[in-house]
Amino acid sequence: MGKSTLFNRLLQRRQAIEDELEHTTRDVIREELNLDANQTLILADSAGDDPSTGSGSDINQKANAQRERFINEASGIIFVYDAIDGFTGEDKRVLQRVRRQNVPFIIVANKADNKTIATAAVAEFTTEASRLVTVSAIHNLGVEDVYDWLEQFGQPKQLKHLDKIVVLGKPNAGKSTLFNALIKDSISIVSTDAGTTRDIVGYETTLGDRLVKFLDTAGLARRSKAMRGLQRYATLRIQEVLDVTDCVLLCIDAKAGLSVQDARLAGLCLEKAVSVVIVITKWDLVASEERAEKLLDELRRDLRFLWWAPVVFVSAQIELNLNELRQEIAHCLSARTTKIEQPLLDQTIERLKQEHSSFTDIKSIEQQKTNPPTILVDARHPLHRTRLRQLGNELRRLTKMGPTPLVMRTTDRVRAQRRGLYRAEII
Ligand SMILES: Nc1nc2c(ncn2[C@@H]2O[C@H](COP(=O)(O)OP(=O)(O)OP(=O)(O)O)[C@@H](O)[C@H]2O)c(=O)[nH]1
Ligand SMILES: [Mg+2]
Repeated sequence: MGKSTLFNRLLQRRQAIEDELEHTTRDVIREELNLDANQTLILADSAGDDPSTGSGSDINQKANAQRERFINEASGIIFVYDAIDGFTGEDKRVLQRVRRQNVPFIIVANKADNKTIATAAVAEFTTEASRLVTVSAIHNLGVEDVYDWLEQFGQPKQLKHLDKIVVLGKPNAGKSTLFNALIKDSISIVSTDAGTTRDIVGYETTLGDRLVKFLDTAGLARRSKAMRGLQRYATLRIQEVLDVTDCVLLCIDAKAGLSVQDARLAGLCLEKAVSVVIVITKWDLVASEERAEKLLDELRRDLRFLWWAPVVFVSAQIELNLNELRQEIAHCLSARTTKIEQPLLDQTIERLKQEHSSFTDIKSIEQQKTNPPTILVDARHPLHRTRLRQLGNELRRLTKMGPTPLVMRTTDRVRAQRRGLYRAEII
């Protein structure tokens, strides 16, 4: 319908999934929109009915309930209709609902790509001319008028640090159920169908004394079975999001066990140096010592590279071990800010130099940054990756570093001068 295109245009990025396929959004997507350097507001993109599943379908009913709830909570509403299709009976019904809400609203005639379409829209709303904005989101026409209207809702921006925690896993692994349980609200739509969540749904809340943002994602399906356009886009979005993620909750369905996709996602997390908590979901269905041992075996075998990641067996449905999970997340977040004192770094390297000749090429080491901890090793000659890992593991052991990836970077002089590049091992 073009709502998502407008939403993205206002946010100036490609956020909500706007596939060729109509009605792609199901959940209400909320994003912060910065009006200027000091003013901000929350913009929400709601779902339309999904005709492929019928208006009475479980998902559509839930999506409608969600939309209704957001209308009730909104300070203002942008009602969007498709000006090419014209103002339809369904539009009329929704607009009546908007009017009843008694909050400021505007009517956006979207896809008013040319004069004829725009004129027809103006003729439709002669009595409400001041509310009407003709927009072509694709051609970026009229969008400024929407910004002007939005200004009345600006709130002072708060400078705050938000840790981002992303729920990842296969379709139907119980991600949205877990997300809702953690934020103690039903924001994300849950259903028995695989592929319910199609976009990234975010929500800010507190975790102990931290401000955090939880993000629910679309399940990552097997490549061969992937719904091509949507799935490929979903994967790209996940990769993008991981760039700004602090901690991932990697959800594995207790009954199904570990799969290829889980290993792929885990690999992606390590590559992006994100902390991980492995969450075995739906534990109420299969809880047993034996099953737990089997799953732990699988993890030790296939996800050995995430040996530091805590494993928690939860049931979001019966709220089993959710507090334990919250504690592990907090543990991950604090591990990411580990600072290693310079004297300890110096002593360690001196000791290793005495033990192995291959360390003698190292001139110095220092901690470059935290979140995640990143160590820069300055070496005269290329340092073998095994040595880099050995040094990293030694630092992990000495500092009792918790569940976080540790990034070990090395400059070998020649290469660094030539390309300004670092080589890195993430362990
Ligand atoms: N018994 C039990 N069922 C659960 C639990 N968590 C989720 N489920 C069920 O598993 C199904 C899928 O749950 P969702 O939360 O929608 O899964 P999802 O991973 O978000 O799925 P997609 O968005 O489709 O990728 C639903 O029928 C849930 O009711 C749990 O802890 N225990
Ligand atoms: Mg979901």
